[in-house]
Amino acid sequence: MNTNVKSELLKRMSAGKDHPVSGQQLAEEYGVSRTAIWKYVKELESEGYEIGSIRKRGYYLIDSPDTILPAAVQQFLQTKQYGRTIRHIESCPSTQMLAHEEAQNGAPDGMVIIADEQTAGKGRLSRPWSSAAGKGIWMSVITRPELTPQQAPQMTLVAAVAIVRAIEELTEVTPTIKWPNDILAGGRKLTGILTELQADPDRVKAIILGIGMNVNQQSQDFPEEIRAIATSLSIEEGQPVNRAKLTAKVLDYLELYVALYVDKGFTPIKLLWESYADSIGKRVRISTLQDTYEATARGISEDGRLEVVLDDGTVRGIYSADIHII
Ligand code: BTX
Repeated sequence: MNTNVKSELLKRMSAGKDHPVSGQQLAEEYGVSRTAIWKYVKELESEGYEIGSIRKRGYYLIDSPDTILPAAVQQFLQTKQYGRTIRHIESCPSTQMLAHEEAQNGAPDGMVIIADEQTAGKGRLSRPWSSAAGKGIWMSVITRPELTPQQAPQMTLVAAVAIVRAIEELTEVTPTIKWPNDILAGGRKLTGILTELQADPDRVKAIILGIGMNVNQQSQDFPEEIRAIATSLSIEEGQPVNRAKLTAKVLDYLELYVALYVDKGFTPIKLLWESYADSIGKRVRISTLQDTYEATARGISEDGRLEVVLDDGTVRGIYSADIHII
């Protein structure tokens, strides 16, 4: 199946009844048969799209389902590489596992594995990630930036900034970032990021960005134990949000900001990140595997550590911990 032609068909059909897409013209442009175009129309109908046709003029879109199938996402993409190869799965334990396999088998930079449902979605430290069917964006993006393994942890912060920008652009929600990997709205968790690495000692082979975004859940869609701490875009916005459009926007910004990080270093990302962070200048409780203590958050360092000032004035840089604003 050629998702290029299919996503182009979808994109053009969105112009509405007054601008129908000529099957003949699209077939000629892409060097495929008219029957092939007709098959894509039938395929889209079977995926839930409602398509109208006007004799001798062409097809137009009446209504779209909320799907995250490759063509649905790709019709909105403005990237060069990211999201140009998408593997969509209805249900899987975790897209991270599949992404690791794909990366090992030579997946291209920017390949996306996206699922409608995860049955064993994972967070950091093997914590579970609730991934309700058809309600969120559960995806792993395989990236191959020219970075050293030491520069890899900052990719979490790059992804966080990309996600916040995408949400801001498409919704009225104003998210904040909680170091290192949570995106919050109204103090509740909207999105989590899990960054995993495949590397030689001196070279990154792949960084797999696991992104879990709560989009169209209502409160009852979350397991009881996280209902008080989790939220979704549609809860915050008061109406459903188009998952395909949002997925594409996240990929647009991700490609942009990863390139910015590789070309210009971490400073521009750091400034953006700090502008969205909720903890800077605040008193925080820091829990690591070893201990728990309090300090004041100051900012992030060039290598992505959270800098905190202890009560005796010493500055400490933290790589990995859970932070609570107090
Ligand atoms: P984290 O360790 O920061 O967050 C996990 C914690 O967040 C859980 O212990 C729970 O308290 C809470 N939580 C679980 N599910 C949700 C949810 N849907 N919304 C809000 N809070 C929740 C965050 O780890 C990293 C999450 C990455 C998820 C993506 S989805 C695609 C990819 N595949 C996969 O298995 N993981 C990543």
